[in-house]
Amino acid sequence: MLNLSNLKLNDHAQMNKIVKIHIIFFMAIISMSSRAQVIDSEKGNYVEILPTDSRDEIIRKAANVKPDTRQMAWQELEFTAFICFGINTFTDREWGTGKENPEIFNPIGLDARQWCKVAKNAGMKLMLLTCKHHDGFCLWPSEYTDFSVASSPWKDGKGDIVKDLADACKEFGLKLGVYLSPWDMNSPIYGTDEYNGFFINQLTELLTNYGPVAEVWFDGACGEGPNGKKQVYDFESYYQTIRKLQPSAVIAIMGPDVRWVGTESGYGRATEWSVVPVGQKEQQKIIENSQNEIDSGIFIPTGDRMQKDLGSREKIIDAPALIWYPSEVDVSIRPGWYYHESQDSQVKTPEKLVDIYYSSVGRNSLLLLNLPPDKRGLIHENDIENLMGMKKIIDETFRVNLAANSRIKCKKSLTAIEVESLIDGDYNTYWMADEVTPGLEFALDGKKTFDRLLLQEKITLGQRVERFKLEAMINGNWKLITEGTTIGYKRLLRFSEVTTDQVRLTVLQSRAKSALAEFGLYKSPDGI
Ligand code: FUL
Repeated sequence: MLNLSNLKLNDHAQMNKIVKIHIIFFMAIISMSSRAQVIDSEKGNYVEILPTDSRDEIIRKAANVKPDTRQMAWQELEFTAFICFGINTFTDREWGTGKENPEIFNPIGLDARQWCKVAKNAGMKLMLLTCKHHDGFCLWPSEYTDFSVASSPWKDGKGDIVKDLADACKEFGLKLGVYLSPWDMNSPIYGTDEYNGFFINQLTELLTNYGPVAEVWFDGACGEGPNGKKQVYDFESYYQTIRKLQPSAVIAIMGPDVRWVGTESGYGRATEWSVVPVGQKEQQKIIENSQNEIDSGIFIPTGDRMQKDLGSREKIIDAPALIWYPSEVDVSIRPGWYYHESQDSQVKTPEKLVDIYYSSVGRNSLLLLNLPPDKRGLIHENDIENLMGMKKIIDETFRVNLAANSRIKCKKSLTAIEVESLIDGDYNTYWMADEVTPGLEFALDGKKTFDRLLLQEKITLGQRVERFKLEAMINGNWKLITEGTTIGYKRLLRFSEVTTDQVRLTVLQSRAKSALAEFGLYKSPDGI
């Protein structure tokens, strides 16, 4: 450090030198702290918008928001299973009361291996279990309440469904997710500060006793407890507990990592941005949009509360900050979330499930499909049949990429990363044009007939494409086949059969140079 006391104040030259050194020193500190600010306000999956940012700067920032590691791992799961099971299965209700007698819970044929086998065969990658629904009944023997499987006749009160499922997941190579309803109609301390501690204790049991957990799901549905009180949830502490105990788990819905698409119909948005204004995370809004029916226990679907567009230029321009907050589409294979014998003939058909697949996985979302076990504790035969019907159609469609052996022509490309990456079937390799709106011509390996387009952006670099089109050469002219807006992790488009040996993909608008990972043309069986 400079010692100012040794200064001869009349020594102007020396004084000037010292002042200069000080100025440089302070400027270095200022520039270091403003750099720290930039780093702080641009943390990968979060970016602050400053009042001084121009429109172009905001778009540049949006184009560079990226998923974090856990969000990326979750996105790649694509298709996951929801297992809504509990006391409601035995009361034939959708919502319980918290006053049920545990004696009624006896799924004598329960086989979590069957659930996993079905899911695995269907191509699902994760099992999300309602460990505790709004009624408060726990599917594991929680130390903190008697309202659980431990008080039921099932396995003489010695069973643990979370353990059965965790073991089966390991055996079948599936990930485990836990749904723990913050709302608890049974807990006498619900509506008090103490409840937050109780909830964290239950969360801790689930996150320490069953091995790795990949997703924690907090429902937005939230009502009164047994004493008529509403709870003020200490979500921050819940999140800290999860980050500490299972750092790779995403926290979904009432959480910071995964966004509820806003409908329980299985249909996501045609324009689906994973980069949205930070306000989308506001819990009060999520609660208001969730299922709110309280008394009858009869299923009243949430309905469609989703707005058409969350992340277009118009939506992000006034946001205080932008976040990576990807969409999850949850839907049940039956009308209800829980099993009801009366709905055995209303299982969604394979065709309907395929339509849902295109409208969720095919729209930059993850599909969480509910397969509610019945009173035996098994996924019903009708559900398995239709699910496998869906799988057969999807498999047949996407078996062969008809563009795989194309010769690709583009004006320019980055030499380091080849354009062939687009058709190598490997999501990790990508092609980035050196212009924002590139066009690519694919000379197919002979004449091909197709009716499906697959596009994937390499989202670890950000989601950028805003508009694209596909054309085919028909009788010597380029003819528009299909067009779309966002791509994101995966975009699937359906159109009527086309036969050609040449197609052209054009990015019409993009927030920055886009990194395209995959391009595919496919033929569905019978246009389904
Ligand atoms: C809703 C709940 O109220 C339903 O019972 C179900 O759990 C569904 C997944 O979320 O908000």
